[in-house]
Amino acid sequence: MSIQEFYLHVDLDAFFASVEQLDNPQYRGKPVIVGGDPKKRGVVSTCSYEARKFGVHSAMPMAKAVLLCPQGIIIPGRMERYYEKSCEVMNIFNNYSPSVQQISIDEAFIEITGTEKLFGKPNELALNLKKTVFEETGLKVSVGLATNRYIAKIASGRLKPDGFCFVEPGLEYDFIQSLLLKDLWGIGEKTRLRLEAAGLKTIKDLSTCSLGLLKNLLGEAGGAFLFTVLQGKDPGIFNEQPHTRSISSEQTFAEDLYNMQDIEKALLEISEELMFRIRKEKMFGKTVHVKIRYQDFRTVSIQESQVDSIQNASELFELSKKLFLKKYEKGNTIRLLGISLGTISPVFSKQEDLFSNQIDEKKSKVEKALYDLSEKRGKRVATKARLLNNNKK
Ligand code: TTP
Ligand code: MG
Repeated sequence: MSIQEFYLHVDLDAFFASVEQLDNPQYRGKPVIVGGDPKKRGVVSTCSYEARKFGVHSAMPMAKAVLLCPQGIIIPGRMERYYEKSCEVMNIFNNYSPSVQQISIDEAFIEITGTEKLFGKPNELALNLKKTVFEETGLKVSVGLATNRYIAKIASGRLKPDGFCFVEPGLEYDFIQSLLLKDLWGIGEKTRLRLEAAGLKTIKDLSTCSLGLLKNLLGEAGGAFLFTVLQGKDPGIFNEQPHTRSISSEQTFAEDLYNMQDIEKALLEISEELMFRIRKEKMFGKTVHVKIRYQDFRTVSIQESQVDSIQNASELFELSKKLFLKKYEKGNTIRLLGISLGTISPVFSKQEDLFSNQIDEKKSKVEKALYDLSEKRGKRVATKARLLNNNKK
């Protein structure tokens, strides 16, 4: 008989707000709202559970949050501190298993299959981990424990905050049946509407559907996904380690580049292209890599990592230019230029311009507006004055 697999999904409660309450005891027990400036159309990043009672939630315009909860303590957010606390917590997870899969700044899967001899039964381990995290970091987590990642992920959200939900082996199907359609991970608004239009409103309705019918409604992949989920099985969406990966963009030139003005123009175009794609995929990147191919096909590259993620194309352009100038061997003509950005997990960027007021609000906003516009029109419209009118150098 094969060994029973067990997974934990651990998610910090009201993470950014809890860190603020930890560091500022005067905020404890009070409604704390972390996010952008209400006067500058900022949005809520997160809020303490005390503020949630007033109806405040993530992604809500800050101005609305202030109306709902006038006594709320508004905090702009300190990303570095949150990363620091996130690392402390993730390091604790590593003591429980060699298989920790961090999927966002405040959540991770921990596979605990076969750890019984070391840590006791899975539910004992889970409770012990919750206690240890609190004692060592002062932060509370909610934990889902199940025989697969998908169920564990949903379970951790069921009894928040400070919750623990164990879906015992064999009860996966019953657990899914107890949920609302909107509780399923990976089923978005669009899909729900399509199902509703076909008269399928609840999980019960859907559970009577054949695989063929679901595929007809949602397409091959969507149908198979939902069919698997409805049986309490793992559709595998969290199986892959969200390794740091990179997104790159390059240009080969019809005529080799020589003068600095053309090189800058190319770097700026590539930076914009790349930043558009990064935004589209809701990723953040910290490592800039510049590739230069000379006329004789010799290719050189240089890279540098930043502490903070790169927020806009101008910033990416300036960094790329700096790296380019460091590496470029003067006098050579250039066939190809490329930039790539090492990126971190997409889930980190639930609101990619959340703290833009602290970084470079204006630039990010302009780029975001251009991006949204180009999305609407189905093509890019960003053409900066700089690209059109660069007479320098
Ligand atoms: P979540 O885990 O979704 O939210 P949370 O930890 O604040 O609250 P809980 O888990 O108890 O429901 O996100 C983790 C952090 O990510 C959150 O503290 C702030 C940030 N975040 C945003 O910046 N914008 C968002 O829209 C969301 C959902 C989260
Ligand atoms: Mg959380």
